[in-house]
Amino acid sequence: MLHETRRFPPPAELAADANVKADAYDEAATDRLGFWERAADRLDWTQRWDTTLEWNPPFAKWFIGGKLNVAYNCVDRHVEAGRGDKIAYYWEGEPGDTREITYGDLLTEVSKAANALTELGVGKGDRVAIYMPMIPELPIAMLACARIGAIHSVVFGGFSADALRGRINDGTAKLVITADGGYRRGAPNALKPTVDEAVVDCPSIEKVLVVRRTGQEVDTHDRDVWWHEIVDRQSEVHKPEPHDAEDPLFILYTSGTTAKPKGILHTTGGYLTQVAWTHNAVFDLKPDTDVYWCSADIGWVTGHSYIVYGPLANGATSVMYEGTPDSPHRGRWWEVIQKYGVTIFYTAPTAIRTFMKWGQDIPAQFDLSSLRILGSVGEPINPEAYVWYREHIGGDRCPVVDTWWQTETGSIMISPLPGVAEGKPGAAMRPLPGITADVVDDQAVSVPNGGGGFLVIREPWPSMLRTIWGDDERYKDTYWSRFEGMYFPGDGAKRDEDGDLWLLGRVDDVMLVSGHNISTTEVESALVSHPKVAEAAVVGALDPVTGQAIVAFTILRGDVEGGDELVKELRDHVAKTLGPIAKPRQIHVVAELPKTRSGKIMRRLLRDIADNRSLGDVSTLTDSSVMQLIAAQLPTAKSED
Ligand code: 6R9
Repeated sequence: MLHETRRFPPPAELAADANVKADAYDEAATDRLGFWERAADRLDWTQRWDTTLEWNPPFAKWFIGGKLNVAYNCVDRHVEAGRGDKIAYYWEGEPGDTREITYGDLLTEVSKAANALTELGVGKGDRVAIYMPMIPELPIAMLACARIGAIHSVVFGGFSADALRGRINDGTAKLVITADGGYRRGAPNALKPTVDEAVVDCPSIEKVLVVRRTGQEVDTHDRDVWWHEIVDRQSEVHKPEPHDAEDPLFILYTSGTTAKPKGILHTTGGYLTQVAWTHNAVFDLKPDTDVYWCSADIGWVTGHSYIVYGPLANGATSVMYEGTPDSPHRGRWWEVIQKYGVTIFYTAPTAIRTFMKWGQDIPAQFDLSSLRILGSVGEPINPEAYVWYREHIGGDRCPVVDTWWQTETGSIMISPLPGVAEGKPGAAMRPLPGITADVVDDQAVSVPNGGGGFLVIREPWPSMLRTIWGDDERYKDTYWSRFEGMYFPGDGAKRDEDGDLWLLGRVDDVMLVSGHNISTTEVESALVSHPKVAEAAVVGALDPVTGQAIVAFTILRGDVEGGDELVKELRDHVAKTLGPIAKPRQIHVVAELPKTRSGKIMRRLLRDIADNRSLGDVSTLTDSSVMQLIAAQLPTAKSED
């Protein structure tokens, strides 16, 4: 329904010198397994695999018989190749303290941490929960686990004690690694008390390993061990043992916008192959000259794959930032880009829309000329946000890559290649080489160009989830039961007239209005294309006449005032952009929207409000007071005709 005609061809220089060019699509289409074998050969294997893929649907094994050590691939091999002095992370603490960590430093720290874990009785296959702020010890802890073959389960450092306890118990972790606290919004934010509260009911936990970051007062228990006391005295030498390509690497619980969190299980060989390949291809990483920054939290899959494993496997220099974008001022991210000369920047649409709301004069105060590629992930990026990002952050010269993927897919699956694609605002374009994505109707038949339906993946890919931890049945049910022999991610998509893909969000978020399927994403996008709207969330509310009716929640830009006039203007704007069928029944002007920690709007909660139901589970909300705020605001903002 949305009509988008703007096109942005890749800069000539980037196209000429791109790591991956158009021929990769044909190469992979002709011989998909051969393509992934060559990608796997970018890693160092102690023993090469003998079978590339064993596929007993829906269970895949990749690179069978192969052995490798993920930490060796991310750290040691770069030091052995003479790049020990290269910066792995420029770390920037929120209060302004900094650390520069070379690959050599990383080798020392990961080796000591691996020795400490062994002393604490952690061995291969044991689960380790990690609940930490964005400090260097977080990737160090993950790599130490990977090195000894322990399975890490990182839990976002903002989750509640309940959420942490549930995840520890589901994985029966032996150890939790945490910190006294981290800095957020200009103040120390304690973590240890949450861990203390959680582990009271975690019978599997033997020890709690605590990094000192803020110096906050902590209660101590017999099970507690200070990181500096045990890690600092360890040997700097640790021999990485080879692990099987199908040995587990980590469990990560999905963000849970809909149901009880699922422990997504990833293994070593296939995962590292695809994260490294995609990080090289989609960001066109030139390890000698690029400074790469992904602003996600490591507690989210984007941080696992594109702050830790992908960039390190490729020997990149990255920026890692501890805090929030508005501390101590709203230009902090742009200041970081200017300071380190960031060339590749990867963030989420929710952040971009927040910056749009704050105004373009803020980034304009900083020198962002080092940037050459911009990435987006986490939600559909609406064309207005795409174009704003390209213009005001990318100086109208940087391609924007909209990358679609999931915790379950492990790596990017659908994205333009920046040196190949002609960018189209709002479109994730086409599956990457080696990935067979399709859009099908409810009979599993591929839709033609111009059609919409369900996104599916037809063939297994190296970094796919292997199962849901401890629950093969739920794995089959959730992802493989809807369409025979195909992976169903739960997202809707459309294929435009050129055959390019547009992601439309979760299918649970598709509304059925008077017999028409309307995607929440398209209505949100239409709302945000109005110059007075910064953000919008749309849900289908029960309606006696139309079945479902469209209810929108909007945040206005800058100093714009709400009121009935504006609401009418917005409703008409949507009707004009998408057609009268998509005209919202109601539009509420609100100050905040309920979001998960990774920035996804929790439409389920807004549906509860729209239908006047009591609220469901709010444990994964960033800020649970937002819901009261919205509910309190509603009567004044309502408009119906
Ligand atoms: C990486 C990540 C996965 C869900 C996914 C989809 C949405 C992510 C998107 C996107 C449209 C994009 N999503 N990237 N939708 N365009 N570029 O976000 O993982 O937290 O597991 O969420 O996010 O709905 O199914 P995860």
